[in-house]
Amino acid sequence: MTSSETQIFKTTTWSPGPGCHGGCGVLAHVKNGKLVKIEGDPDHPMNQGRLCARALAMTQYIDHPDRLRSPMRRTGNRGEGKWEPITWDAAFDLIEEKMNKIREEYGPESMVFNVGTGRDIYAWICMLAYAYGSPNVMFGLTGQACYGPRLAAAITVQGDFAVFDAAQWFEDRYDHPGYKVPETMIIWGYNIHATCPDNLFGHWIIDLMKKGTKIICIDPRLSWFGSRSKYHLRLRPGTDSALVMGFLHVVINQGLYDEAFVKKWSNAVHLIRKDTGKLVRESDLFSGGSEKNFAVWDTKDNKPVIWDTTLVGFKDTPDADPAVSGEWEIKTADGGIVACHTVWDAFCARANEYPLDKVENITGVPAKDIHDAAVLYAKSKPGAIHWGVAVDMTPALTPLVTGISALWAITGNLDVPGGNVFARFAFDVVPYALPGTKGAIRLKTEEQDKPRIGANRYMPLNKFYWRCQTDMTLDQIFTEDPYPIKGMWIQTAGIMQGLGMDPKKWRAALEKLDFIVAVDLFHTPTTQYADVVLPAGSFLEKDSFRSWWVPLQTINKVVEVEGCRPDVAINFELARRFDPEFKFDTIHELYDDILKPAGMTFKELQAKGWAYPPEGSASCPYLRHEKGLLRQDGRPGFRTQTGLFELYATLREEWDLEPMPHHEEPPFTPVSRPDLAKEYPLILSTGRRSPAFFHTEHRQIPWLREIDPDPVVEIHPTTAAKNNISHGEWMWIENWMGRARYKAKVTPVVPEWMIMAPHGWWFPEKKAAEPDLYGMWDANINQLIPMGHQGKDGQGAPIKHSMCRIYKCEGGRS
Ligand SMILES: Nc1nc2c(c(=O)[nH]1)N[C@H]1C(S)=C(S)[C@@H](COP(=O)(O)OP(=O)(O)OC[C@H]3O[C@@H](n4cnc5c(=O)[nH]c(N)nc54)[C@H](O)[C@@H]3O)O[C@H]1N2
Ligand SMILES: Nc1nc2c(c(=O)[nH]1)N[C@H]1C(S)=C(S)[C@@H](COP(=O)(O)OP(=O)(O)OC[C@H]3O[C@@H](n4cnc5c(=O)[nH]c(N)nc54)[C@H](O)[C@@H]3O)O[C@H]1N2
Ligand code: SF4
Ligand SMILES: [Mo]
Repeated sequence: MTSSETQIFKTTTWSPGPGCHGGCGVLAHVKNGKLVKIEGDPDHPMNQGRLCARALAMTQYIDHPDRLRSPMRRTGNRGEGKWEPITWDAAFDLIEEKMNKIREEYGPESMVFNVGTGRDIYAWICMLAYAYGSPNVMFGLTGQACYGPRLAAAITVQGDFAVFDAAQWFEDRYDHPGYKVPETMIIWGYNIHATCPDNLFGHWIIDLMKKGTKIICIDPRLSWFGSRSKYHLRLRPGTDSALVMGFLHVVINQGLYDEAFVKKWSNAVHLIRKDTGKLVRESDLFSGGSEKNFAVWDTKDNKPVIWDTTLVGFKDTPDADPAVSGEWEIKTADGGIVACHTVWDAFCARANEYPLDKVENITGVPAKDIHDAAVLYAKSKPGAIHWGVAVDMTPALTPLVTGISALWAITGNLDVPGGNVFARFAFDVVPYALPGTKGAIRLKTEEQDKPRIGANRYMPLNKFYWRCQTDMTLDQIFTEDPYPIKGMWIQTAGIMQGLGMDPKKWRAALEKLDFIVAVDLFHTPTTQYADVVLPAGSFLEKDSFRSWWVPLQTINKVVEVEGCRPDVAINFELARRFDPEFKFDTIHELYDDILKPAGMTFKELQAKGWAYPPEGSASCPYLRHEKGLLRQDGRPGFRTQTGLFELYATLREEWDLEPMPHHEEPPFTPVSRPDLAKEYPLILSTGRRSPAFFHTEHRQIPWLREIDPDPVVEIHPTTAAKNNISHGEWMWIENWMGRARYKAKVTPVVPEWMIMAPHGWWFPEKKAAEPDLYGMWDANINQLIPMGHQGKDGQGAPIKHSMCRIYKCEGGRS
């Protein structure tokens, strides 16, 4: 690696450095062991040479003087900013001793493993937690309100997650035979040109637009794509679920749905009892069996019908092809006769609760625009939808996600070219600990999972999201009920400066703990609360791989930064210390084990660079539900308990949660809290990402900070004038919880009734010690957002719609 000639290495970005969800291919130019230049790999099928500013600035990141280069031990009080360097051995010994003590005295569950957006480190955090014996891996965001909830909700009704199709499954991309360009694409609460999240890229949508795709943008703010859209539906934040009900209303009432799909592949023809409002199940039915002792009677045609009694629906037989609508009677086990209707009728009745004038009233979007946009999408064959994190950042996210999923399903856009396509891990290589994971990283026994916080209270969390519930965990640190929490492992998580809402509460929680380890590349406001801080390496300093979703590709070590270690090496060393039965001796052995389903070793994959799953495999589209590629039993259908796309979510009924989509007003809006609106008249939206930063990162990288030097809040010209605030002036944003200081950017991209404040601000150039804490208390917008408002299924939270007032900061910012 150390050559005086410039050598060019191919690798994949993921995590530390750019921030990365995406996995762009890059060419790293290295001379004398140092990174001298980085550029996009033109041969890489995902980014085709394109790269974000953060990756391009890696030359300023990798040897940055602020990078931690040795483990540090705190010598003063928490938050006092006093540290001494210690050796890696001393750090590991200290961590082992302290964490063993917690495990012996209080049990392994008393240690919480806190992760942020996680990236490739997520798997290794689970590995460490599970080797230690704790089920409490926590994504430290209130209501875990990013991505996971969307996945859980979509999987509940369709068995898999689905994403928009930009031919990313194929190495030849758009040239692939059988691929179709979507005629229309809905960009729903998504700032994707700047964020490229979740392994999807804004430039893909630009590619599609060049090929003719029309855009519908659903966003209160005029985003880059919004300004280039056919319809920009500027809704009031938090009312997306009403809007999707309006879309469904149009699609159903204008007959724009795909009847064949609805009949054959959804649970539309299952029955719902009118007396209880619940699904008819086999146990409800009279079991006499003869025609006279009918189980189900078609009241329209006056004859008995044959039913599949699994979760009562029509048998897939040639003579059983009823209409999706109808009135029926069942003879119940106790001999009574009960009237029923179909799931489809119940679903249509639900949509009919949302006529467009009502939806206009709730959302603020003109009824005509809703109508026209819905018709455009429904008539597009194919049409695609993709959603961003705004969808998770509301407490009633499941009724919203299931509504959007129903929209793409009933319009015939699911699992088809150019529509919404199931995303599966390439070759079924699953590094994460997920439900059903068979790989190396999982809890050893079910018993170990029992104390997982929130898993008994929230079934969606229990079944689909193997983490503890964040808001409950924070509370439990204070209450110690039902057991005390004594330690926290923090890795890839900026709890104080961006990940945690109500950071004062988090600070009090951290102060209460006996032992905290933080693993990061830099000191941050969060690390100031740790006992030990370990210096991690960037993506250029490690061997790793990624399978989220396709292709399967390696990350290749190209440089070394003295004193730092890759996260995986840190966690591997400690996992071996905590678990005498830990079964791997080297990290490459661990990788080989996880990569087994691909039939390749790590070295073999590394030699290829990347690999695409072959057609006909479960991780390659299309129409996998017809081909029997989705279900474990190999039968056609979806991976749900009915094998069908569930317009009525059977699991949610079992969990006493609302099984069909609907609108719920979030907790802090002018509609739900008119009392607060008198004092806090503006809607506070947060978190619109800057292309220069990844959340709380990069404020110390000169090129990036130059792009975006200050915390800037977007405010409409009329609102600014009303409050006597001019462009470029400092202003306070305030509500009942606290305040934060931002610079005004006066712009019509936001509506008059809303301001938009990005999150994650701190100032690495300021003092570390409290009360400064790198200036974080001045500009942290999360001080205005509460914890503890997760949705009914333990997920989602009101992050993108709070309330505030504003006023000029008379002294500017000293
Ligand atoms: N540059 C950069 N890229 C990133 C990140 C980063 O910090 N910086 N973070 C990464 C992470 S972890 C994530 S989760 C993703 C997120 O990526 P995105 O999902 O694109 O998230 P945001 O930038 O918050 O943009 C959300 C959009 O939703 C709109 N919005 C706000 N409230 C509502 C609402 O109630 N309804 C609707 N329909 N729209 C609303 C906002 O105006 C904004 O345009 O980005 C990832 N990529
Ligand atoms: N108000 C508001 N707050 C938000 C949001 C919002 O929209 N509005 N968005 C939320 C969302 S969606 C998310 S995902 C969270 C993100 O929250 P975080 O994931 O906590 O944010 P980051 O700043 O990306 O990362 C935190 C720390 O991890 C370090 N780090 C990065 N990569 C690695 C790595 O690979 N290894 C190690 N050891 N350290 C690493 C960084 O240096 C940084 O100090 O923020 C949330 N906060
Ligand atoms: S665009 Fe995303 S995936 Fe690509 S280098 Fe930048 S952060 Fe990483
Ligand atoms: Mo996120």
